[in-house]
Amino acid sequence: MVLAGNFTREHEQYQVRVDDYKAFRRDGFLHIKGLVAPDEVAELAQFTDDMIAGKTTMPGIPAPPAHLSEAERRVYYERIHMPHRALELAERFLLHPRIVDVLEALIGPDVLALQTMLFFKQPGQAGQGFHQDSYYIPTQPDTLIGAWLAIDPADEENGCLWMTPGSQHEPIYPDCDGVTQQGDTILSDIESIKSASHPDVERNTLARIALQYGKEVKVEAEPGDVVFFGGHVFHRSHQNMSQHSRRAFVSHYCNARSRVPWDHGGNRAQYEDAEANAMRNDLHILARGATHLPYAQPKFGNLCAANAPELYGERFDDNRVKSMMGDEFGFMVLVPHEDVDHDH
Ligand SMILES: O=C(O)CCC(=O)C(=O)O
Repeated sequence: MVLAGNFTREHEQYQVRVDDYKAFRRDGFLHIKGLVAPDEVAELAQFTDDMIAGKTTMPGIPAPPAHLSEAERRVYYERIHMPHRALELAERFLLHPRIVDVLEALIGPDVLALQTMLFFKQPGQAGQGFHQDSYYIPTQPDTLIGAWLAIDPADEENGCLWMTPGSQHEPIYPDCDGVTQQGDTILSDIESIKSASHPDVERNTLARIALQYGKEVKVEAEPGDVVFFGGHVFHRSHQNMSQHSRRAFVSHYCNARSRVPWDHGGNRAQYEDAEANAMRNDLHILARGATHLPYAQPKFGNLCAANAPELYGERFDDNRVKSMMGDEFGFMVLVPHEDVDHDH
């Protein structure tokens, strides 16, 4: 058997253990401490400080008006969507090779980078109630995964993530509140819920299903830690009740061989657009591996499979099928399937 260990990488590769892979499958999430170096995260922290202070801006996002007091400026931004399309720094974190190393093992080997969000979550700012990310970002087949990078220490007081272990086995519950764009009321045999993501458990009826588990774990994190979570797992966060910020950079990905009918702000239109064949993969970046489906190049040229296939694309010069497998040392590695003359 040939193991994929001898290819060239420009970064110190993160090797995912088989035990981590199993924990992700068992719990629906995986917390990896110190995955991103402190000096890298510090750059992201500095950028958001400068935004709040009005010293820098993100293209397309207005700066806080000059007349605001410092306290008002601090809560001016809550969450910025898709910063990787406007800012090199955000694209760099979306395609961060050590984050993608983990994704490769959990949902790969072929990884498509779809979405980014920058959470400011300053003192007093709101949390996000129980929800399932695959409801908002459909991928077919559903291979969605989020990677939540802590910029600040996150704890119970300032609104860390809370996960419901085991809930990744649940189906997606459609939201019939008539408010969200994706609301769907035509399904008779699947319980629909109301107001997913609303922090009030009385209004957000997904909470009734989530709280039946009777266990929810808080995921306290240090800057540079990354929490990976599947698209079906019930999760939420609470309001920041502390005097400290709780910033996070969140990215979403899927297997690059899933069809993605989603683009930020436009998935419903694409479903109805026969011309587009309900697929917007061409807008999303191939982070790792290869795919038969379309993909985009990174706008700011950060290295990934799309623009550096010799580093991050196919890693064997043969056409054998490859899968992520466990090796004898307990790590997840990319292995070609042997050409055998017997079948299963
Ligand atoms: O960071 C948070 O407070 C919530 C993040 C979240 O739930 C998500 O990205 O799906």
